[in-house]
Amino acid sequence: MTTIAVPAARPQVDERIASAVRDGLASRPRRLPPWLFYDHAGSELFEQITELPEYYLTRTERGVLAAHADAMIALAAQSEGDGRLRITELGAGSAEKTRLLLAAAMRRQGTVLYEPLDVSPSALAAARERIGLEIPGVTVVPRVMDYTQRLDLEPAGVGERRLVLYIGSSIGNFEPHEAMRLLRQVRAGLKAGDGLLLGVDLVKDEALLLAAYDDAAGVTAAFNGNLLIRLNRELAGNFDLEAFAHRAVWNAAQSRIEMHLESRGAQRVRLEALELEIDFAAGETVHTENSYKYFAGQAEAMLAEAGFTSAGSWTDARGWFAVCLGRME
Ligand code: AVI
Repeated sequence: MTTIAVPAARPQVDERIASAVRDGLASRPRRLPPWLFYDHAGSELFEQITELPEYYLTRTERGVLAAHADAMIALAAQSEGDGRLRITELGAGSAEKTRLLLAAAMRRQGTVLYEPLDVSPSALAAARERIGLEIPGVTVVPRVMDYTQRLDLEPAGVGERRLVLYIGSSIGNFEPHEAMRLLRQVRAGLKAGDGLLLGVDLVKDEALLLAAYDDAAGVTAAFNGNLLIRLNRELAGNFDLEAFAHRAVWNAAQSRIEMHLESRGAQRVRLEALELEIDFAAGETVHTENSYKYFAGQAEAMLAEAGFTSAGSWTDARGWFAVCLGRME
């Protein structure tokens, strides 16, 4: 009798993930890109993070938007024509804070066209359902797009201005040169009179920053560790979650919170789908995220460097978070 060896079933490998993981784990220090966090479980964990007592960002930005949404919309719409706004959002997220801006635009113009852009069709479908249900006057036109690669916007209508939203301090997860490239890319897709509303987290007390990225309930640790679960599932890996610790570090020189996964001991990990074996030394880290924190006035300077004119800037009473409006002249 002939015995045929059947190879073990391997998950289908996404090439973008494979090459990011291959390159990142081969580099020293080892690193993985933060976009890998956002599989289904990671996106849910991020939603939980936004509600944590330590994670002041979402709550603080929501407060700034709640207090100033009408002023932001009025300034963005200001024009010689009828000044109708079309609102385009980079990254649909939960669209929870966006609602405040859409409601303000509704008060001003009665109806609103809202274009959320995201790589995830399911995130867009959820945003469409939520917004459509909650603010019936808003027409939601979702577009599946990786805006970090290319921003392909259809021109706004005659007499219409586009207001692009990039809130939540998502810009802080990019390296400064990448952030500038992204802002310039947005600018290239806009015309005179259009605007960009940018939300940025500001530098503050180190203990507050660290707590926001290392919460008592361990949700951020689970968010960081979920990356290894993802690699186990999608690349047939054998990472032992218990063998890695979550680390959050404030890097004052770079003005950023860093997240790492630290190997608790010497160990070998195999990623079957990449035919890759990695030897970790005790204490060796994988750098998984940077979250840049900005000084007052820095977001306005970045907008100016990218070619926008600063049209307004709002912050909370404690100066923890800023929302800035840049306009195309
Ligand atoms: C999505 N982004 C703005 C979050 C941040 O604060 O940098 C991601 C995050 N990482 C850990 N907690 C939240």
